[in-house]
Formats: sequence, C-alpha cells, structure tokens
Amino acid sequence: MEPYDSLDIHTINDEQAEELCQTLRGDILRAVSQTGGHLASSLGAVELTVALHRVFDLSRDRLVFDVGHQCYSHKLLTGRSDRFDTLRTLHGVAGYPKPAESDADAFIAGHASNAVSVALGMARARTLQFASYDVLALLGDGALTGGLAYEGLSNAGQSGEKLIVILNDNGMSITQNVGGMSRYLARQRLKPQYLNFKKGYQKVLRSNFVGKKLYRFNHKVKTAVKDALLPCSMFENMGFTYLGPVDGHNVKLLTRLLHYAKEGVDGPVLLHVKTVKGKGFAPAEEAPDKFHGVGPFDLTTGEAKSPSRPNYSAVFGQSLCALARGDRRVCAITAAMQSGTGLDGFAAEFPERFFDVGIAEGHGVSMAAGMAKQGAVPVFAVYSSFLQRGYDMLLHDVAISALHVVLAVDRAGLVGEDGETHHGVFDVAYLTSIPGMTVLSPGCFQELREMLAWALADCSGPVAIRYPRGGEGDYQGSFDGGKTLRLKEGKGITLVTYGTTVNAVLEAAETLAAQGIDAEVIKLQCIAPADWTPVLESAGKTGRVLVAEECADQGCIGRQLAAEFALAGVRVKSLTLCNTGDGFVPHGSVDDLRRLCGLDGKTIAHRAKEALGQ
Ligand SMILES: Cc1ncc(C[n+]2csc(CCOP(=O)(O)OP(=O)(O)O)c2C)c(N)n1
Repeated sequence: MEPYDSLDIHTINDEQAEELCQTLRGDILRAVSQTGGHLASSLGAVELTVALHRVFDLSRDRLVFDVGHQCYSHKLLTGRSDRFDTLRTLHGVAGYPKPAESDADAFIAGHASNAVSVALGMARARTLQFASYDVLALLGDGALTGGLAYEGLSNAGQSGEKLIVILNDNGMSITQNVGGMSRYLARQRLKPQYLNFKKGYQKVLRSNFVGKKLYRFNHKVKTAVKDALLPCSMFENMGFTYLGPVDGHNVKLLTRLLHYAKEGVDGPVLLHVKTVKGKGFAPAEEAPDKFHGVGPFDLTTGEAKSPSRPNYSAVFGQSLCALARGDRRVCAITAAMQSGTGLDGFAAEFPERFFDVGIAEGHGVSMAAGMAKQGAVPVFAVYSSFLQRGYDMLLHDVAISALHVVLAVDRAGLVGEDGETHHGVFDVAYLTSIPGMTVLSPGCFQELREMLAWALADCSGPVAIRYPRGGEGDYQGSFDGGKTLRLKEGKGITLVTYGTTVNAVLEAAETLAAQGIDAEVIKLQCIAPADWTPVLESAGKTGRVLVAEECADQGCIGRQLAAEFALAGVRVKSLTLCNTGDGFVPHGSVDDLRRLCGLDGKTIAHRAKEALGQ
C-alpha cells in the first residue's frame, strides 16, 4: 500500500493527480481482491475523490456520502492506508464511512438516498453558527430512485444554502438503473460547446471590473445561452446551479469544475458527473453488477476465489418460481436488489410479473398493498434493514386493511461485513408490533420452502418470512402450520429459539448433555402470533428459561416471553436473554460477530450453566 499520508494533495499538479488515481486504483484492487468488498463503485469514483481532495479540506469541509460504498479511495487518502488490508474485518477498517474512524468521514452511511438531506442539515447548522466551510453531498444515480433524495433536493434547491451536490451518474444501481429519472439522466449529453462557451465567457468578463459586474448581473443572458445549448435541467428548475454533465474520469476537468463550484457559484450547485462503474478493471467494467460487492477474487481473471454455496436467497427465488408457475396471481417485487434477493430467475421467467421499483422500499410496500387489494399476490423480497424504510406503509397501507402481502425478509439477523447499518436485527421488534402480521422464521431451506408455500396459499393478511444471509446449518426440519416445536426433551433448563439460531442452540444442548445437563429445546416456527403453550409448559417443568435469538434486545422475543410469563402467572427461577444487545453491532464476519454477541453454541451453553448456578 502506498504511504499516502505524506502526500500533500492540495499541491500536486494534474499529471501527479492522474498518477495518484492509478496508484489508488491498484491498491483498491489488490486489497479488495483479498478481503472482498464494494469494488465497482469505488473504482468508478477514484478521479472524483482525488479531485474533491485537491479542492476541499475534507477534515474541515463536510463531504456526505450516499450509501458510502464508493469511499475506498477517500479512506486511503485519509490516514487508513496502513490498515486497509483489514477492510470489513472485526475491529478493522469499516467498508462504509464512519466518523468514529476518522474526522474526514463527515457522517455515517450505508442506506441510500439520504445524503442531500443530511448535507442540507449541516449547511443550515453552519449558517446558523456563522461558520464558513463547504458542505458536499455525493450520491449516485441509483440513489435518485429513492423518494428521500427528492425531499432533500427540493428543500435544498429552494434553501439558498451554499451546498454542492455531486451526482455520480454511471447508469447503474447495483444492476441496471430503473425509472424515469434514469432515462432523463441518460439524455443529458456532454456538450463541449457549452463548456467552451463558459470558459471563454468567464475569462473575458472576469478580466476587468466592468466585466466582473457584468458577470454577476448577466445571469439571465448566460442562462438563455445555456438553455439553447443544453437540454432543460430539472435541477435548475428546483433551484440548483447545474454544472455538467462532465467526464468523471478526467481529474483535471473535475478539479476545475469543483473549484468553480466552490468559488464561482453562490447557493446550491449540482455537478453532474458521468462515470463508468468498475473503471480500470476490465471484468468489473464488463459486469459491474457482479463486481458491485464481491468476495475475494483472482486479480488476473476476476474469478471468485471460493465458489458460492447454496443460500437462503437462492432457495427463496427457486421456490417462488415453482409457486408462480402454478398461480398466475403471484408477483415478485424488489427494491433494487434483484440478484441479492435471489430473484434473477424469476425476472427472467416471469418478466411481466416482476417489478423492480428502484431504491424505494416504502413505495414497494404501498405498491404491494395496491396489488393485493386488487387480487394479485405480491411477494416483496427485501433486506430486513432496508424494510425499516417501509414501516409506516406496512401499518397504514397493508395492516389496517389486512391485505395479503407477503414479505420475504432477507438478511434477517447478523449480516457480517457490512456492519451496523445493514444488520437485520430490528425486524423482530417492528414486524411483531404490527397488528395482524404473521411472522415466520425458518431454520433450514426446507422450512423456508414450506413456509413460503403456506404464506402464499393458506395465509390471509400480511405475512413476513424472515431468513438470514448465507447457507443453512446442520438442523433439518419441516413446517406444520405454525405450531411451536419441541426438538429435545429435558428437565434441566428450557432453551427457546427460532430461525437459524437453532443450530447454535442444538450445539449448546449437546455440550450441556455431555456435562450431564438435560436441556429441553423449543423452536418457535411462527414468532407472531406465537404459539406459546409449549414454552409455558416447559418453563413450568424446568423453572429456568434461556432465549437465544439474533435480534436486538428491545422488542425481542425473550422480552415478549417475559410478558407472557407474567400474564399467564408462570413463575420462573431465571430468564436468560441471549441476543445482539441494546447497541449497534459492528462489522466483521458473521461467525466473529456471533461470538462477540454471545450467540455461538459455546457461549449459549456457558450462559445456561450460569443460569443453573454452575
Ligand atoms: C435504503 C437502501 N436500499 C438498498 C440499498 C442497497 N444498495 C446499496 S448500493 C445500491 C445501488 C446504489 O446505486 P448508486 O447510488 O447509483 O451507486 P453505484 O453503486 O452505481 O455507484 C443499492 C441498491 C441501500 N444501500 N439502501
């Protein structure tokens, strides 16, 4: 890794800046090929990042990343190159901007479309405090499929605040971008005659006093010429000074334009930058969707180092295709996560029943409600942490009318390397709080298949099936319509769990058995409405209960069970809660994080022994 820390980026010339871009690209490629990570977006944003660092002082000026998955060169340039090989590992460099890691990371990021809102807030605080620094938001064209981006843009455009919004437009979300805005951006072509006109115009007018005055007051003339040379800009109508579109791999031009945005324009500016996702690495340029997020890969061929294992998302996608073949009402919805949620096969086989709504989870839920109201059977496949965006729509549009919307909640539980913004540890609380919602939790692929079929054919009202990232463990079971299962009889202590955590709990039960402790293992199939009877009976027998679950402490099933015990008048000697706690879990491998949270078999067994006073 290059020792970037000794570099004074503000003083380098254009040639040195180009060299720096190549060095950064090489370092990102080498590191990500070993650790895995978000490659294509970071490669596409190298020149833009170098230009930003040349023009702004990002320890003081505030750069707000949208999603933040394009931040690797920013991290290398801001004191993290010496440990960049720890990227996304436990206690290593985070994959997203993280203020706790560096002052240069202005704000936490991970979810899309909020950067303009956050940046406007910062600009407003700056103005109220009579401070002087620049505030920038960097977002991709994919982020513009999210409604929140327009709330920010609309408010920022009319605010008059000095704010620089950089639109990194590569025509891609994770897969091909969707929607009207994407088509609009594709029509914005760079017109060299406009940029030449502007350069000449400024040179002439800024050369003397009269010219300077003219430059300020001649805005109308300039706008008229610009309108003649460029297609009408929606952003200008919102109140932004629109610059571009500009070649996002020309670091010299980007630097000039950023200088101009900083010094030459008052009020909100939008700089439209065209980039190539995966730039500089042929396999990623050819298949930017595959190189959006990658595991370790071979640098020469781009081939993944470890073959992908069967996983819950793929099982879900295959099962949904099978069910859709037999029922023409079944439709699939994704919010820009077609591949991640296992829907590639469905999209290819049933294009007319497949809907990618863009990064618009709230809209996806409301659209599903409309479809269900009119007799379709919508299945919205969505990551647990992104569905947080759709909570109000779940209550207002789906639950009040008890509509039969099926939620396939992927990445439930700890997701690993993406860290605190992505762990699916809040859906247990927010889904089980919704009146009329059925929440199912498979512990293996077969249970997922059977639960999905049941949710589509036998359920009414809203149903969510929550399953984790990755593959299944040793546990094999099947689903019998929501009844709680007693997997192992015992008298010593009751171990309660659901979902994939059953593997760790069964391991703990074995460890305990080897030490002479006879644990009863109970697995909830349906966590809402839960069939508590077997749990209450078991608690009455053992007197000691431990609940292990991969979710946040507040609103967890263990706390709901405590309320059930109180309501049913069941007295237990101890209730031990094993969950992810009441903070935010950092990034790291899922196995490391399970150990960190005490959700591995060994720690569960240890906690059970503690409960027994051993
Ligand atoms: C609310 C939310 N939904 C989904 C995602 C998953 N996601 C991460 S990056 C991305 C695509 C973003 O596209 P764009 O902003 O254009 O950046 P690019 O990847 O093209 O550089 C998506 C859908 C997310 N981060 N946040």
